[in-house]
Amino acid sequence: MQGKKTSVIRSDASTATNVSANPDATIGAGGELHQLAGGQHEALTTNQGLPISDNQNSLKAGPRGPTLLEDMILREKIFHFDHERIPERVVHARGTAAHGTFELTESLAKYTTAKILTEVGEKTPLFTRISTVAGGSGSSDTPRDVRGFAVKLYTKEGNWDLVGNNIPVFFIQDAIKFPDLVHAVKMEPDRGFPQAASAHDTFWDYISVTPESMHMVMWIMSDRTLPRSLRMIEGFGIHSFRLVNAAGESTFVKFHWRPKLGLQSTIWDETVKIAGADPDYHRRDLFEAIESGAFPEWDLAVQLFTEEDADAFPFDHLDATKLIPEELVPLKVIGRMVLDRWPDNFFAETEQVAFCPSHVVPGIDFSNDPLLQGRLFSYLDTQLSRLGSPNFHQLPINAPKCPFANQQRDGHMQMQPQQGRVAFEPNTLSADSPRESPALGFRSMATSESGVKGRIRAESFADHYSQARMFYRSQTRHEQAHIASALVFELSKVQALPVREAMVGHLIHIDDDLAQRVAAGLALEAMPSAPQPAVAVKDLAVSPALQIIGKMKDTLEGRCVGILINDGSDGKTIAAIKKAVLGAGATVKIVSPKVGGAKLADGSVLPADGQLAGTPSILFDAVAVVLSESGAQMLFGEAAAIDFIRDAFGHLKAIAIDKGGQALLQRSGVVPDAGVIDASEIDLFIAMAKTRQWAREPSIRSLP
Ligand code: HDE
Repeated sequence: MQGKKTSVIRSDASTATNVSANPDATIGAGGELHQLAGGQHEALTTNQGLPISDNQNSLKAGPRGPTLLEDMILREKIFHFDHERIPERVVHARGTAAHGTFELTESLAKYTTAKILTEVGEKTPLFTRISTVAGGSGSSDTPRDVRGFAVKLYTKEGNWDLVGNNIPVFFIQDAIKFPDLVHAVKMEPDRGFPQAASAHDTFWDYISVTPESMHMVMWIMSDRTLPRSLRMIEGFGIHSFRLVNAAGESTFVKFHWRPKLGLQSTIWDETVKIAGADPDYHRRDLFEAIESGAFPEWDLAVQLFTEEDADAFPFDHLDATKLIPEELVPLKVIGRMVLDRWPDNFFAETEQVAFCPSHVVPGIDFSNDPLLQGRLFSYLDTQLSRLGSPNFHQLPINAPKCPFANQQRDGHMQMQPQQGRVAFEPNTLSADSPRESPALGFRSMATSESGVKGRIRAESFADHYSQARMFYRSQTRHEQAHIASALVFELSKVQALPVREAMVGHLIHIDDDLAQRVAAGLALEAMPSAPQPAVAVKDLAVSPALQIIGKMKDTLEGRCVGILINDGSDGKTIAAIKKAVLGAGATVKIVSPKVGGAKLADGSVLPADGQLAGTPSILFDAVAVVLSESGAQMLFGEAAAIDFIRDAFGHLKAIAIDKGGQALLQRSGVVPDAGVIDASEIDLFIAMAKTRQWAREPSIRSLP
């Protein structure tokens, strides 16, 4: 404080006067003064520990003179600032993460030696990062995109990274194709747009000549890529891995994360509007859930199968464009993940976390999936360019929580105080340096491999359409309609007509009706011809487990209901709705034309959680409109109020209305249906709010 009092020469003379006059004040960001809370503050220092006397003014030759190069405090501060950013991830740049634990509920001791999969009740700390793929780190949370689902489990035997997606299959069969796929989907290199969108020529051009991507295309055109919340997505390890037991026997395994809140998606028009209303929609949702103690949860389930089982499948499980239907190999739930702690610092943890599919523990091994094999190389490599040092594993978020020791030395940013004379193994000079341990150490499964060396692909990878057909035909008719309209939307953004036609040609192999719908939606003059498939397309048994609607839980838990109010609204109606919604495990947000709230009929003031203009109904799962007659009339000329109702209706949400709400509904031109409920019928409203009003859709949107 002494320093501030005496440093009377400030760039802004008026604040200088104030600072001198009030020694307990500091200059705020806008130059205004805020009172500091009492208490002792530790001294601000440089990175070398040098206390800093003045953090507002650089060292100058006279009050209006030049800044001096000698000012090492300024130089250190700006130097560090200039280097604050690190390269964002090549893909999956936009991500959100949280800490949590995994608890095993069922032992897999018969299949593996991995302690994390055999010690029932053991709680393993973990860090989970969920991401979009195509957009940059500052892009919005809700493009149509696959979600990365990466879990770092800090086990007693080392870190196990299960780096998957929210879709169980992938675009390509071989890692060598990945750079092309990513270049095609990212913004076009000459023009630098579109950001975080697959709806453009280069993406669909690549897809149209990559028939192996057709199964994945069905998934990304479905509402799976439009999650309602990160708490409501599934996660998949995608590739087959191996579990290896004490006898050295191996069983194949696929990993699945199943959300406790069930699957739920938004619909396209809603998603597009969410990107404007709240670009951080998913990150905020996860943050608020964890902060409020509503910890997101997933079951971990496995599909276990032998080599012989695999030989009988009508597809090759080593091909990452194929899934194993649950009806063929049922899921076995073995544990539970809970995310219960938000990171202390986004950069240190969410940004610097480095996942590698090659991080496994003894008892878990890789399969020969050629996509997985490529990933085993790629992730370690990318960490070097992103984090800049082979010592990235020493960052707290990446370091194992079990002891780790070896003879690797030095390198950029070495943070371990490595000691002793011996930096090699084996040795005889040191009695206590780390040694290899045949009993505990990781062993690769002793498979025998042979073959002709060559750039070859297995014949068993040749069927590109049968599972795409299975996926499409397994959907409800609402979901099929959404897939068709997504294809029409995306291909309508493609300027090259031959690309549109080629895509419709592929769809003929998937489902003739789908091809017809998309061709009509694009107004193609004639049905294009279908390419010659490498092998005949099969009619596989449908798998209802692939639906979203079939997997939505009959619950309002974890959802959010918005109540639109204005001056004169009835407090009792609002309170009754709120009570019922909270009782159903959901949250409530009050929306009013002014953030300070509204004066209710009884004279009390109810503060708002959001101002109407910035809090559209798009952000809620269901809405209630509780208005007095005059309160409704005041909103007749407010587009935001009219849109509140129209969007809720258009996005198939349940709407509760009282008399005033009814007046606004009429004004907005909405013709009520069974999903518009009188506010007094609260139980009915809660029941309807649990799902979308699917029956309404044909009346408000022409679907192909
Ligand atoms: Fe990735 N992927 N990937 N990927 N991937 C990366 O690693 C790569 C693939 C996935 O939250 C990168 O640290 C190749 C499939 C997730 O930090 C990079 C291939 C699946 C994340 C990379 C694939 C994924 C990544 C970019 C083809 C689902 C984010 C930055 C062989 C199973 C992890 C980084 C996080 C990230 C390469 C294919 C999932 C460049 C070469 C298939 C969830 O290493």
